[in-house]
Amino acid sequence: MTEPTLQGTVEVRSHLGPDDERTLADDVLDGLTRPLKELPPKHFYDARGSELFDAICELPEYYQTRTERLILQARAEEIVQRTGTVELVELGSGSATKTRVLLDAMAAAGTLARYVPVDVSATTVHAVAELFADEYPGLSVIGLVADFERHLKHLPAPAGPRLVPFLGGTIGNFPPGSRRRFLRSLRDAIGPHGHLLLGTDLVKDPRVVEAAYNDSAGVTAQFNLNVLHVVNRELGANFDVSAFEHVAFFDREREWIEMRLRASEPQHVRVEALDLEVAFAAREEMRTEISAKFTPQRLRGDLAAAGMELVEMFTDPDGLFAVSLARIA
Ligand code: AVJ
Repeated sequence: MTEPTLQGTVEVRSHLGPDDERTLADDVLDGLTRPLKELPPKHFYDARGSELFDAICELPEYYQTRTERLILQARAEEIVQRTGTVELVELGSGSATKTRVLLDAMAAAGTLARYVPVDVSATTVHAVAELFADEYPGLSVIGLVADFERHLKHLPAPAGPRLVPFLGGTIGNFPPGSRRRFLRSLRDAIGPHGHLLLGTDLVKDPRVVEAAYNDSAGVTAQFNLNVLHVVNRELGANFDVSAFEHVAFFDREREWIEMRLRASEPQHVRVEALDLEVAFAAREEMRTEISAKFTPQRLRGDLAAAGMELVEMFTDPDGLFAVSLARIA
């Protein structure tokens, strides 16, 4: 479904159909009827969840956001020069700050031609399209209202060397199999002359990682619990949110953080929209997020499995986080 709206150099196309609304219902039905109950992390981010996530990014324990920002600021110029990037494709609302760092570097190099924001929220796509069209005169913007996990085939053909950032460590939220499948779709999206710019959290002292997900102010706990409010509101469920506790631990074998919600007492939950009843035993845990941490080997392995190769891995002096350039192998 495409409904182009022309506003000067800004064009927005929508690829979301009526079926795309069903993912929360499908995920909840699928996730709550498993032996180890599970809710996928994409449903954290309603208005309140997004606010809480922004608060997490400011926490002293949560080093990821600020470290990635420093790496980007230090390397944007070099990245743009080495790749000859003329076009930035942005997956998910992203943060205007990170986008600006890259667009500024492209503008300074004199190569900035096109910006392609992709997001499921039409409001977000229109907002960032207008924002950057105003800020960078002559910029051509093609916005896609689309789910980047499903609709990357609708991207326009590259206008020249394309850069596709996928930052923030979000790639770590995919379980290993779908991570490689998603990377494969990114490979197709960057094209023969393009690059992927991938942000990944790195394997490190488990105490440092665990502290980032068990902050002393309890913001991550609220963020985790918020997904129950989302299901209550959107699907007419009756989770007693106060009867769940936040759990986050580093799984040393799988090298990922796992977040869970633990029922403090037995609980019966009804999900009206699904006509579904689920029982939680006392201390039963439901998985709400995995956040994989990477070694260079893990990164190379995932990229290779997706038909890409690592060009350069930029890290901070403490080796906390990495921003990596990759291209088609
Ligand atoms: C935005 C997915 C990278 O995995 O660290 C923050 C989300 N979860 N605190 C992450 C999150 C708990 C975050 N990502």
